[in-house]
Amino acid sequence: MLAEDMNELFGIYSTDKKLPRKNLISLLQSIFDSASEIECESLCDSLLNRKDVDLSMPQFKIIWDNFLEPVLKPVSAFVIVDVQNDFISGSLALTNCPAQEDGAEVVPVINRLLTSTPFSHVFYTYDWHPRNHISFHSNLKLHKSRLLSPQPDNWESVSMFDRVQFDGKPPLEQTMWPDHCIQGTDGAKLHKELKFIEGGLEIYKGFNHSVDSYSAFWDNGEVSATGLLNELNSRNVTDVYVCGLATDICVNFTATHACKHNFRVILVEDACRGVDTAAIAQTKEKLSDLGALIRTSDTILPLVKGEEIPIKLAMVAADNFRRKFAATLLST
Ligand code: VGL
Ligand code: ZN
Repeated sequence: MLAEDMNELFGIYSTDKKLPRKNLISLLQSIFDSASEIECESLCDSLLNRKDVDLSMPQFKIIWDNFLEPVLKPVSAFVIVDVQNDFISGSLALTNCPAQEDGAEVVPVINRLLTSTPFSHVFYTYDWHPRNHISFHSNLKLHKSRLLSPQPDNWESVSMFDRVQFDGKPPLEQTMWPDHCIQGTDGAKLHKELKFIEGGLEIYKGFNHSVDSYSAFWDNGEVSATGLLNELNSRNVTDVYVCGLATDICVNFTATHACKHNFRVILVEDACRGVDTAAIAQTKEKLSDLGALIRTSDTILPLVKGEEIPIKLAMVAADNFRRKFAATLLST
């Protein structure tokens, strides 16, 4: 849709140069053609704080510029999480984890997406630990003075994959992992068959020895940012497609943060492999509750092109619009 469509739409749906709520609902239905009237009513309520507004042309322009245009022309980022050797064939291979999934299987799926789908931006994330990292079971002795649970004296009772608690503000839960993704090692490299596209951006996480970082946005204490949020915002990204390893850990935390930062989030489920079957299912349920779409890779091309606009994503955009523009709308 083009800018002159705005004038035309306003012309068609307004009466006496005003757009009442019920006409805005019809207008929304004409754009979101697979949405029901009820869905467009809730979309309208998400956009506007009040039900009695008669929108003027300048007010409608604010909605056009900041809601309809971005929804019709999404800016996408494909975030490929931790497709590194250690999670595939190395020390923390998913094949050895409870769900016994094979991380290598995401590679052809991701490669196919990279060649067939015009994402605006592509990010590759790396779990990138120093040798003395707090998440390694082998380093427990080194960090035992920070243990809250169990007590420091009992550090030898902790087994691989146990969850312990370290002091911090707030205290941090930490799973004890085998040494993995040590900076500069082969295990930390991306899988050799994963296509690295020109202009791809790299994000490193977990490099602070004293705190783990499952999310590609923030460390687990949510204190230090990795730079991903700035990179997305400076590129005006609206939609974040998340895939990679492991579904229930780093993909989970990354997608959750993307939702919390108000991006429209699409989990590409067949391009993910995880650790634990029940936790994988819980991850998808939680993300869906947060507003994310769970889709397979063969269904995302029309989304990336802005040709399909699921009502669920339109809702996220409408909530964002209201948060930022409700006041402007009323004073225009
Ligand atoms: C991950 C466990 C430990 C992941 C990273 O990338 O999912 N899992 N560190
Ligand atoms: Zn790690």
